Amino acid sequence: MKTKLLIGGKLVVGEGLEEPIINPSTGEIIVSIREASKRQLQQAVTTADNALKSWSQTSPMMRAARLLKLADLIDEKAAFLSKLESINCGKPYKQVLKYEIPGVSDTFRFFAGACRCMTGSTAAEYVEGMTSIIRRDPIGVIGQIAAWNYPLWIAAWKMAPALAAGNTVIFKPSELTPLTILSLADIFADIFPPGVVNILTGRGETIGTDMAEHSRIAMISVTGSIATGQKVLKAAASNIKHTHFELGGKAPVIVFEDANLTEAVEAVRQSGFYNSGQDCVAACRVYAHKNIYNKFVDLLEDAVKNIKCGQPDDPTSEMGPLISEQHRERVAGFVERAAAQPHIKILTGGKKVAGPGWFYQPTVIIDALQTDEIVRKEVFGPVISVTSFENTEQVIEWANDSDYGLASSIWTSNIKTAHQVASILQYGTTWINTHSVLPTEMPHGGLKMSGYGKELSIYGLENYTVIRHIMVKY
Ligand code: TXE
Repeated sequence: MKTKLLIGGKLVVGEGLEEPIINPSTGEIIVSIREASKRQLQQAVTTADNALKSWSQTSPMMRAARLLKLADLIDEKAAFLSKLESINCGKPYKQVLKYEIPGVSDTFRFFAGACRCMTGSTAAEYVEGMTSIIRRDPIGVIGQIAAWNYPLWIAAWKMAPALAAGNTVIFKPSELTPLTILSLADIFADIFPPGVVNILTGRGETIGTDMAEHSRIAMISVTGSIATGQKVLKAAASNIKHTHFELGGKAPVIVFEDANLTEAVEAVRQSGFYNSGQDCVAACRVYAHKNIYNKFVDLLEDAVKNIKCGQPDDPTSEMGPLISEQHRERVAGFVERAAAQPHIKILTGGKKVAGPGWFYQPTVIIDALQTDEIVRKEVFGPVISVTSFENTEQVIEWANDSDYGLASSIWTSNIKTAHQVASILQYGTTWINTHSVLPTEMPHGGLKMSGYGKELSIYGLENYTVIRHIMVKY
């Protein structure tokens, strides 16, 4: 198993503390990896800084060629990468192979093309005898910190636009899930000049904090919790870093009485429980109109009861375990506190699955109120709440009454209702009659405490550039 870090084009063993990497389906240690030391971070920053001078001057065509080569090699290794991701995260293998690895290579391909067709303002004479030109230049050395829920996909979302725009990168995977990106370290070393891509493992409180504080890192991008985002934002103030945050969500799913209930239920089943609900856009906070509430709940119960929870290598498994014992305790705590409320009913699930691994039953909680913790806080597990609403004004108010603003969906057969409600919702994405569809060409990112800055799309590429004005006097 490849476990070496990548610093300045060389594969090296970490000099920091040893971190056991656990298989969440069994609770067993897969391998132990030493995290990067402060000295190694410094080395990575120096080498990234040195590499910036030439990498930022390469043509988009040259950068694109390297990104396309990387995408092809990822596709060639798709089965291996899917297996490794599945072991490290507990995800069903066939889902990783079908959805995630193709998404990873597509992201590298998209940004390879996008950097060749960035557009900008026309150059013009805004002052007589002088020509103004707008440039979009790379920002510099970028620190990127990822979460454990989609390890390689998030790596692609962060690294591809940063590299395409001409920046150099220091990437830190979550300490829980470093295996897939480390397995590609030698490929990054072969494709990119030394220092352009650096991969360091380590915990948030050690290497993560040091990255956020480092004076030669010009921008920091984080996918993680709000608490982490807040700490990084404070640390980033030291040298006024550019910041970019994806900090989770609590997606409202608004089901009107004229909705196609079969489709709405299927989408909640898919999107609420994919990746065991450990997904920032998971369809987890359902509001169903009072006139269809009972019917919706009956259909949802039937649909969720037959979700097959099992080992990742079982081709019939639809849902694997949670990422860690600690996270399962956190999820169980949310459900226990909800169940203790007299007005709430656990429709299905609500328990840990006995045996090895951190499995938790797919769970539906009904009759929840807007004020309940289960409606307001991100559980990040296979747990959905359902709340009855009376009218459109009320449900818009409830949907927007959240610290989060990442994603939402509306279910109705009335185009007017759909557009009117979509225009008022305070979410980075609103889907109409669908949920959790993330095309690489479209921006993904939040409002409010879900963060700011976009992943994917041309806007994601622009986030890794600075605008400059060049003025020539004749
Ligand atoms: O995230 P953390 P965790 C949410 C979700 C989940 C909770 C905790 O609610 O239950 O976060 O997950 C690094 N300075 N999301 O514990 O701790 C850390 O090493 C710099 C939402 O995994 O935020 C890891 O690489 N870095 C989400 C990354 O931040 C720090 C995805 C995320 O870890 C740091 C995952 C620090 N002080 C969890 N502390 C989403 N947006 O999709 C930690 N890190």
